[in-house]
Amino acid sequence: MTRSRLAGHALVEALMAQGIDTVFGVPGESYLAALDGFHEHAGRIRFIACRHEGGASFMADAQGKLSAWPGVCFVTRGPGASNAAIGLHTAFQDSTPMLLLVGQVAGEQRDREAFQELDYRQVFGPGTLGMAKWVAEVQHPDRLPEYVARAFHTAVQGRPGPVVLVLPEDMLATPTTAPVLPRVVPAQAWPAPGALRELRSMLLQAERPLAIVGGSGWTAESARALQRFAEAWQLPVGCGFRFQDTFDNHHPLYAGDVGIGINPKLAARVREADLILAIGVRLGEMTTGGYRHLTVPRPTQRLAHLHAGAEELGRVYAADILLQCAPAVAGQALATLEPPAGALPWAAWAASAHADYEANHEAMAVAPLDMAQVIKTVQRLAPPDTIYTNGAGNFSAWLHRYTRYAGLQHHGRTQLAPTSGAMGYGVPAAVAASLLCPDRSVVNVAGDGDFLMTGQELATARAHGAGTGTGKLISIVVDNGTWGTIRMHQEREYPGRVSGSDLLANPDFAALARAYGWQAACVTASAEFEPAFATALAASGPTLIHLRLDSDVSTPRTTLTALRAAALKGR
Ligand SMILES: Cc1ncc(C[n+]2csc(CCOP(=O)(O)OP(=O)(O)O)c2C)c(N)n1
Repeated sequence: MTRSRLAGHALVEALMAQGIDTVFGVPGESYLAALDGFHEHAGRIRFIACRHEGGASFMADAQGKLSAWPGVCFVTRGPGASNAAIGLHTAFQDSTPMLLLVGQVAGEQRDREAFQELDYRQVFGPGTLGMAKWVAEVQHPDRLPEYVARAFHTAVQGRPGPVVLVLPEDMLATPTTAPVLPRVVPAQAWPAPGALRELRSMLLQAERPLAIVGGSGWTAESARALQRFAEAWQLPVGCGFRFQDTFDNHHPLYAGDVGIGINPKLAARVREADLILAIGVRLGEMTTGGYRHLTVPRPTQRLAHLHAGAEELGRVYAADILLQCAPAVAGQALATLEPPAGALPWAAWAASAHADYEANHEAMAVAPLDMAQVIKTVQRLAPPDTIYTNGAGNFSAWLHRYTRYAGLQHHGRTQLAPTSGAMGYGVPAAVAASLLCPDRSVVNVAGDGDFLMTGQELATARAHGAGTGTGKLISIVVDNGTWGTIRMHQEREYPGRVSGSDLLANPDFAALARAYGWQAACVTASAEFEPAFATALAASGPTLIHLRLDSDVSTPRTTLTALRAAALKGR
């Protein structure tokens, strides 16, 4: 017989039983009994109090990405849950397993629009597709373990994603003797043998095959087997948008990232391929070049799509073959396909794919501050297992283009970046990564607009000692005084008509960081970056490096002036 304790304590025990030792959140009076549970079990589980629920939910997403297990975020009702929505949406679009716990008004007050009351099934529920896989309100304390176990199953099985458990405050404060359930073991889909045989014959008929890999739920073993499969079949491999770390970027079969700012030669190669093998990745708008590299609904290429979620297979594209298979075992499944004896006919195609990738590393020199050189310097000096984080904005184009991410089999995830394109993701993701992996260094690259959406989490980093161990925590803020991405689109569509995209007044980012207890440096020219970054790598605490970039430098390929001129000429 389990001893009687508050349901709030039972909840914390259930989380621990699922292997959770860190929860990110902002406290609220709606879940005091659960906060008391964290106090009860301090030493075995920690509650990281963040400064904004947007930051907390991004941190939980980063936790989910790093561990391939649900990250956990705990927030209060109405206002807290509303603030947390951005992380929930990101976890949904990124297929990140996550559990959002929300305090709720007491059962006896329900449906009166009581203080901060919201109906979360309406707000986040499947009726509003795109926010959560499942939303449930726990009415009875004895059923808490059942709900928690189902939440973990739902978050990790099939296409991973976020789930929401709503917890009325009176329920949390009620005693229960319900025992917690053991850690769930997710079911892993494996393709039918016939489907694998068919896939093999499609490969044998191909002349220009290309694999596009990504998605969440991979294990190191499966990533290693994926590499074996690619090597056995000499397949060129591209990585889906913001899943650039799925396949080792140093590998001679690596073809580059299939996302925003794609190498034009790779985009052409995707179109020219006669067989696309999409493995673990969603064929979303960013990975398909706005559904143009693979035309909808019937691509010109033959298409084999392997994905964990039944609902994802055949959702947009009429593929030639669909294989329901979890990334955790996808590599092993594919590695069972025996390659033909002798050389494969597409060896030259694969070699040129990698040559194109290498050539794309060449950068045009930019003065006085060269972003390509900045990223290359970071890569040269940072340890190989460094975790890179970013939010959304044109600044990320340099990071994505010039960073060579290690494959998942080497260091797990090394890229934490939102496929949802959510600004403000990078700082909290970096803080979370640093707290969860204190031995690894973490480098965040942020835009000036991007940074200030969640920059308050610098305080969370200091409060919990992020970046004070062997691993360093460094945030590089690219300050061009503008919402540069939007300005780029304006210059293309409405040249010369700048509206709403100037930031007008920015803080002194280095002074701001120092106020939070971070070390800081300001860099205005390329030569100053290396010493600043080396100092940050040697520092005993976190460092912010403020880069002042000319606002005209729009992307690694062009300037605002050139975009405006081209748009005006085209009129
Ligand atoms: C939360 C959120 N709000 C708005 C946007 C739309 N948006 C995309 S990029 C961008 C500008 C980014 O500016 P900045 O961080 O300064 O980077 P830059 O593009 O200048 O490099 C905006 C407003 C978004 N993606 N996410």
